[in-house]
Amino acid sequence: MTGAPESKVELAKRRSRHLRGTIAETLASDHTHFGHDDLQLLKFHGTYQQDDRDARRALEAAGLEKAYAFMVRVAIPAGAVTAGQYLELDRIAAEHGNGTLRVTTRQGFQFHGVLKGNLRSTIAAINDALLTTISACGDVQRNVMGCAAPLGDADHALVRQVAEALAVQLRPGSRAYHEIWLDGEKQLSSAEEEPFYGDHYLPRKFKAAVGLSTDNCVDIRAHDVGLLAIVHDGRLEGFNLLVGGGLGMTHNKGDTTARLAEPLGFVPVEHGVEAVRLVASIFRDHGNRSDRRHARLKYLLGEWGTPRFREEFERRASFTLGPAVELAALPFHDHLGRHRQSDGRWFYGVFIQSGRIVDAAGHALRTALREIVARLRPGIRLTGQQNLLLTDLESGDLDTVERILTAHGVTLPAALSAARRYSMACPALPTCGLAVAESERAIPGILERFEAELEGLGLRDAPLTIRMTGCPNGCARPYTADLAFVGRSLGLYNVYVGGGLAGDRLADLYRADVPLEELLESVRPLLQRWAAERAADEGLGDFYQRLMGLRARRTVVTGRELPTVDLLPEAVAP
Ligand code: SRM
Ligand code: SF4
Repeated sequence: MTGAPESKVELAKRRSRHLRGTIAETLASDHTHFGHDDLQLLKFHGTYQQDDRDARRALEAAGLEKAYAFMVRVAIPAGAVTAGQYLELDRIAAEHGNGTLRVTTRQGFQFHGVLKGNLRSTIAAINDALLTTISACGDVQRNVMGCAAPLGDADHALVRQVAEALAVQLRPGSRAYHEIWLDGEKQLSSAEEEPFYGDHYLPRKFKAAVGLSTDNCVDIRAHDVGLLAIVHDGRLEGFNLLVGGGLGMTHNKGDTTARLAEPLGFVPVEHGVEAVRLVASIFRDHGNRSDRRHARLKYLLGEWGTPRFREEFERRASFTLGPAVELAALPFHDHLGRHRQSDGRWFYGVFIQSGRIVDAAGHALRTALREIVARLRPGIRLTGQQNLLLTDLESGDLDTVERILTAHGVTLPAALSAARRYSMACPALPTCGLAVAESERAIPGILERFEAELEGLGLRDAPLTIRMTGCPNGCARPYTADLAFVGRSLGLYNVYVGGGLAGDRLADLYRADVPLEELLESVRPLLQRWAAERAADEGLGDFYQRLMGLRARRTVVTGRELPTVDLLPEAVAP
């Protein structure tokens, strides 16, 4: 705690009567949008007020108000939904949204373009499908990530079970959600409504992930807290508890940092959920409530240091924290294409560019998925790379899936270049209120140029993750990628190099203020050297680290503009 006055958002939470505010009144009125306090509260209910940023200038010039619409986010622990739920979400997107569904980088679904008049029916319909939007956003535990692969073994089953238990345990208890969106009976708020969160909830968002030492598809070190299941000789031994990760930072602000979570200790399997709850409680009680820029757990950890944090954790825990298990490397799988489940059935991973399920000219992905799901009724899993898995398929179904995808112009995973397959981009313009540059709309063109270049260099299949964001907040986890473009202002990007698929190292700022059209040129010499000097299977980030002699794994990067890497040193032997 800093002794400084609480931020406005803290006040809004406290006077909200457990997230009620005046949301119900504004919903019932003919106002086109919500006021300050309600805007903050709406996030806890899973929705953001946005406006069409493409239309802003013209509307302003015409003296008209902004074109308001809402983003609605569904929290889906470990990304699992049924065929029926998927079809219902697809219907809601058509009926109430902008006709697209978006798989998020945290295994949720988002709708965009929901008008205020449709907000209530949208959220109610999501609940009717036995899904929820509560705690998808806001100062609470967000959607809990977990490896999505339905391999059917005990480790994967446990990951999902723990992710679901965490989601339930740390879900806000306020009846406000039911009252406002689901015709719940009106109640006066009471202290018992939120036994864990109290009336001021957490100081900021809090993100948890459950991962496996055999597959880091959840990017475990990017979260406030991670439970990394240690699998040894096929046996699950317990969890490494990782704390203090988070990627958001602000350009030119050296006191804002992207940081990878550090191991706090080893937790027996049966105490995994309690461990996360304890970390959240320390954050609740000691996180910064005056400056939201510094309100994430990573800053508390930075201020206290790991020993003090561990001491506080042990003081609260009912069990003893063991020493974290040392891990040499974290493997990574994207789960695309055909894979066998342990019950003999199959799953099929479909690549979704930037997570956007949309019908576009020559690429009717949304229709293709709807047809596959309606016909085969598979289980659905969303991955942390914005992709979608169709599960529990019979072997004969696999050809049907590929036939339907191909007939709708959807490229099959085997035909994707590595650069495209591992790419991610955040929504940015025109929906995101914080975007300063394009991302989702720009990445297809960028990938085309990179694909042509990489093909020419013989690097079409070389491991490479390219990620893009429209601002430095890090929604597509750019700072753990081999190569990332982070929006600086309209048309300009900072280029980061040096992360990798394993997600166990942060990238360096490589070039600053590069125009969109020159992104490829800015890294061409590096790509050429990668082609000429790489060791077998060496990813771009690994190669760069070796080239620069920076083998130490970097775990903190600040928003301050460090000098960028101007010269590439002479060749080094692999
Ligand atoms: Fe994010 C804010 C989209 C994952 C860090 N994020 C936003 C908002 C809500 C903008 C806003 O506050 O007005 C974006 C909505 C855009 C839109 O039009 O939909 C937004 N974030 C997303 C999604 C949809 C990106 C995507 O491509 O999928 C992801 C939703 C995940 C989900 O289902 O919950 C998303 N955001 C992330 C991640 C990655 C992750 O969690 O694995 C990060 C980096 C990790 C972290 O939290 O540190 C991330 N988003 C942020 C931040 C920076 C937070 C910070 O500590 O500084 C903001 C800004 C804020 O909170 O003030 C933000
Ligand atoms: Fe918006 Fe920035 Fe997140 Fe992209 S990274 S969605 S621009 S907040």
